[in-house]
Amino acid sequence: MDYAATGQEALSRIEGASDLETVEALRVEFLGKQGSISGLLKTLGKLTPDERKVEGPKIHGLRESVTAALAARKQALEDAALEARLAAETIDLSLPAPEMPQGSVHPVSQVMDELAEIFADMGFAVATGPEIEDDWHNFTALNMPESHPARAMHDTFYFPDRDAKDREMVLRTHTSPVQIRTMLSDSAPLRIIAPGRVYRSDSDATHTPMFHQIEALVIDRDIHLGHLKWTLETFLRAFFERDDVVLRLRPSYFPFTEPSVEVDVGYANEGGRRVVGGSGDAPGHAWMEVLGSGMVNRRVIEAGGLDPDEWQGFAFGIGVDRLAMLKYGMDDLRAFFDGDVRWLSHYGFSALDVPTLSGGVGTPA
Ligand code: 2NL
Repeated sequence: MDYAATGQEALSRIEGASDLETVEALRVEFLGKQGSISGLLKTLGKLTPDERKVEGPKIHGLRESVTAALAARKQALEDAALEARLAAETIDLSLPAPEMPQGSVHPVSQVMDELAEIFADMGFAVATGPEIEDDWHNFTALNMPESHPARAMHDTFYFPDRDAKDREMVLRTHTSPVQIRTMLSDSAPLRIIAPGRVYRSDSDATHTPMFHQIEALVIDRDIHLGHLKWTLETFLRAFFERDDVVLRLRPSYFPFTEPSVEVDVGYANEGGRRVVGGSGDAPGHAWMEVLGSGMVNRRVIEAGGLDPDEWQGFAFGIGVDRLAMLKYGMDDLRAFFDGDVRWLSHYGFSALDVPTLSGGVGTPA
């Protein structure tokens, strides 16, 4: 048989196919299971060996030329499509890149990072602990007996149930219990800061039921008030990024320290904004309380498993939210925890601007 006419017709139809769908339809028509060339191949089985020798190569030749033509047409159509796309599409490299939505670091996180950086430079490690505490670690160990007024229901959040050891459970009211835990686990000497969330049953313009605190604890031999004063002065000068920060130490009372010292910094009132620096007694200046501190009460050293005749220490506690307000000029504490994106993008910090002592501990975004 002569398949030249069949071949001619197939090749010219393939050549005329103007899109990839038509090429695929032709492949099915010729080479598919029910295809015409597939049909011819099946007829070979019915021939005698001699006939097959003659017809076989012709049919296989036909199949090969149709297969090759289909592949060539497909490639040509794909090439043409790519050429058309390249000709039509242009990239304007001068266009601004699309803006990516970017979050920001909350001022409280920023100030926490600044404080950790400053204290790390003075050799303090960061200690953490649970926010749900038992009343021994939160109160008793800190020389606050059952009768202490701060243990009252109206100041402290109590859990309705006791723990497995039948202890009363509270939301920690300060991070001091972390320091008790660290004294018990790591012993002395010790130089730590304990940053974190703390909780008190208090809510008005200047108090939120949850706020942030950093406490510092140094335990060593022969530690005295001079070490405390130097540490506070060095820390506050680094934090406010001013060498003229002046401290005023006033006698005070805390159950966990003896003696206890309240610390004020001098500031100037510049157009309603408080600018830290200079003596509070200078003209146009005043004093502002920033933290409480003292020498660790010997009962607290004992509760931490240490001998108070061998080990002494100092400690202090600072409100981080208030410190952030003071440094970065916010005037409403409640806005800190509203989660308003406009407030966050205004007061937030770039995640890439990591506080360092050399690069400046706090650069507003
Ligand atoms: C304040 C006062 C203070 C402490 C916290 C402390 C911790 C241990 C032992 C002794 Cl483990 N003291 N912490 C000491 C004095 C003051 O905080 O007004 N904070 C905002």
